[in-house]
Amino acid sequence: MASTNQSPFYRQAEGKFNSAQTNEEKLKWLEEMIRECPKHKSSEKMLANLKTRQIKLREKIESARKTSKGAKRPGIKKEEMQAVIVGFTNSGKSSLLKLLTNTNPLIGNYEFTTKDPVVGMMPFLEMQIQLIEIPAIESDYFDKSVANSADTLLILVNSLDHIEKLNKITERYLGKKIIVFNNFDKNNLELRKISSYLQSKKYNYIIVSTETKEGLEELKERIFKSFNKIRVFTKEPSKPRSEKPIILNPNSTVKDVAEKIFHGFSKQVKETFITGPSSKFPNQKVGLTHMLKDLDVVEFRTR
Ligand SMILES: Nc1nc2c(ncn2[C@@H]2O[C@H](COP(=O)(O)OP(=O)(O)OP(=O)(O)O)[C@@H](O)[C@H]2O)c(=O)[nH]1
Ligand SMILES: [Mg+2]
Repeated sequence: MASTNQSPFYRQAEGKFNSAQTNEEKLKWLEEMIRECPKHKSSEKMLANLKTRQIKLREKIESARKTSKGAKRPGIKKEEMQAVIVGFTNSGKSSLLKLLTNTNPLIGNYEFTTKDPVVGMMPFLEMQIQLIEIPAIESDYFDKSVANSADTLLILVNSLDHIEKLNKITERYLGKKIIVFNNFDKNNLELRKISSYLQSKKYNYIIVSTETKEGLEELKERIFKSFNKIRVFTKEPSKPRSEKPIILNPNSTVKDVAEKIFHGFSKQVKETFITGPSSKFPNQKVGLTHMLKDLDVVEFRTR
């Protein structure tokens, strides 16, 4: 590239470009050269040339990023109940993930801190709910695949205008949506206005604060409710019920529970007794097709 008649700034950038070690660095100096290149007729060709190189470099960087990302992240195993946090940068996604789960994500007061999805497990009433933060929606690292298939999307926002933008982007995603308004520093009057706006729009919303931790317990409950699952406890004769519930879809039957314990178990079941919301009285004897309700206790007898 001829650099005669170019400014000393241009030449300096060109020198750095030539000695740059990585494509990212090259791109940085190439962009500097473009900025410093005079924008008049005689250097039109040269500018066009620089811009072509810029496009090619960007493509190279992007494809390298994609392959390395694929290699580093062999895919996230989806758990039974999965919620994904979506939002703009610095909205507090990592802060929320840290408060709710066992993970310790990087939290930064600069843009685009999170560059890969971060997976955590959120304990809730003896259950484990998978909670994932994905990179900010407006960043180069945003990848819709995880959010697209999540059971629930937590649309994390700090201001009302975030909501419409995020709704648009996530319009076709499959999961239920909960608008989570992370209140950094709004006063009570502002909060009331925000609340009444969200209500008027009939959003499924909740106001929380990653600073004061307000609203987090309720948020956990709302996340669990959003999955529309029922919890069923099992019990062996003359023992207390299991601590951990089995998670099932609504309208699941006694047979479904048995099969979830292990495949083929329903064939070994001789008698079943139910205590709880779906039973008329404690220890009601029921058949395999009996439909269960949330918090039922099921006792199987195999002899
Ligand atoms: N004042 C205040 N600052 C907060 C609150 N929650 C998060 N922050 C700050 O906001 C900045 C960004 O927080 P993160 O949790 O990293 O935000 P993020 O949404 O994960 O951002 P990216 O990963 O860049 O997309 C950090 O400096 C946090 O300390 C809050 O409730 N109040
Ligand atoms: Mg983050």
